[in-house]
Amino acid sequence: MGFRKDFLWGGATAANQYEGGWNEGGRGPANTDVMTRGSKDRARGVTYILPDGSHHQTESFTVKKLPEGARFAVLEDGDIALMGEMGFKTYRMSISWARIYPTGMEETPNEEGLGFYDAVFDELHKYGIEPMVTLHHFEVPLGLCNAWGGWADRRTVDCFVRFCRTVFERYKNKVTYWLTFNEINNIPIGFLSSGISTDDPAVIMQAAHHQFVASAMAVRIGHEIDPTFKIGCMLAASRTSIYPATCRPEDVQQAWEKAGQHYFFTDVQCRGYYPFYQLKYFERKGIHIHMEEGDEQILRDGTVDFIGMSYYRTMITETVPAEGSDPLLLGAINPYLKATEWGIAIDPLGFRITLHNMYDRYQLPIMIVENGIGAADTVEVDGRIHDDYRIDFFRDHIQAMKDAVELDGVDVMGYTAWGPIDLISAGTGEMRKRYGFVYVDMDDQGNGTLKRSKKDSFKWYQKVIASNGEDLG
Ligand code: P53
Repeated sequence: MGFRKDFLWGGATAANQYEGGWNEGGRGPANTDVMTRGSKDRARGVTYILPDGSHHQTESFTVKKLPEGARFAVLEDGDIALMGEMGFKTYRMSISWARIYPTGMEETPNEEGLGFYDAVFDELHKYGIEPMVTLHHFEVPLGLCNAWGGWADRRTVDCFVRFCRTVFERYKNKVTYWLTFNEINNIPIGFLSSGISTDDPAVIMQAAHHQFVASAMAVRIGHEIDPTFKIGCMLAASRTSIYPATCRPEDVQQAWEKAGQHYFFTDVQCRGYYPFYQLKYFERKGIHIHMEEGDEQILRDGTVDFIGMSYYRTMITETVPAEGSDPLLLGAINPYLKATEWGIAIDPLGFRITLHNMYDRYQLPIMIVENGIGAADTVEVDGRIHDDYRIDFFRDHIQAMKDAVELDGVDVMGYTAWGPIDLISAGTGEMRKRYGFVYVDMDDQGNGTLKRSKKDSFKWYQKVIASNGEDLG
């Protein structure tokens, strides 16, 4: 029993949070480059000029002062060597769209950007690490946001498909695993996820339709270019894991309905059509999705090969508000669970439940492409970092994943821990909220030497991988 022999252990990052060099190598600016830092109590802001000339600027950083990411200097920092040392079988990363098409609208790609990823993939293969590439991880060229509000406009589909075709052709001999849209169900986050500058639900849902079409087209084109490609979707599965706060039937119904608002996304991407409950929901809300001729066929032809998912937490919901609320406003606090400093409920059993539900619903292989704990680490005087809380988190979650495989029969392909080398938080823009097995010397202001140090969890994860998840001690 236990995990498959070819289980894909590894780690995951996103270009905009890790790569650095946002204005180097011919890369254009992207949505995520113009976002300010926030905290658990203060949302990130946007420093931005809209087409009507209005200037949007919030407190803290302007674009020039943004911390840059851990700087993925492939050869200089030796990050891939560290991944190799941990025994990674795979490394999930994203290609920065703006590094390939600086404004998103060019006809020809930026060769320097393409060459950069060639170097990354070659370095990975040197260590026997299989790249897994996210095509869209919270990054839209600012040119497209400025021109027409990113994914709110249908024209973004063509720009994205051109980008996909370019990277599929270029890297077909180096990359087999692809993911289309990172956490597609987080599209309501708007600007951060998809360069959209409104929170109007009709616009957001139309943008989601554009992403469904783009994803399905990418799947079909990818398979035409190389039939051995494995192309997955990616869902923030935590958002399907909603517990009713009480056994009041109204609470249960509400929890089920809220989960449906997120399963909706994988329903389209795995089944190839909009689910009936969502069509009814749109009807009730007066949301009309504009579909072009042929869209339904595109969705049917472009279903995914596997399900990628992130899992961080569960949430609870109640129809009668309880006392105390989650700091990130993601629902009430679950009194049966501990939470992190950022208010994220820690729920390994919820992970098993989530996996079971997801597999039962689609019966497609599942790749866990993000899981981990954001915590403020302390560097001791001797330079060591004792992150036993992180080891505990991973131990409990990997055990839960094992239970899902052994007790529930879920087909899990692999597991990539989020942010194996410390990187910038997407939610808050902080560096202080660290996920890594490797510490990066940089603070929230972007000061520091960028020196890498192994935390205690480094050796622990290395042992887990070496034993294919048998030794969790
Ligand atoms: P951070 C919440 C908000 C923004 C992005 O989150 C998120 C989530 C959690 O579902 O999603 C993913 O950095 C995302 C990563 C991100 C990671 O969660 O806010 O795919 O880019 O870094 C962790 O602590």
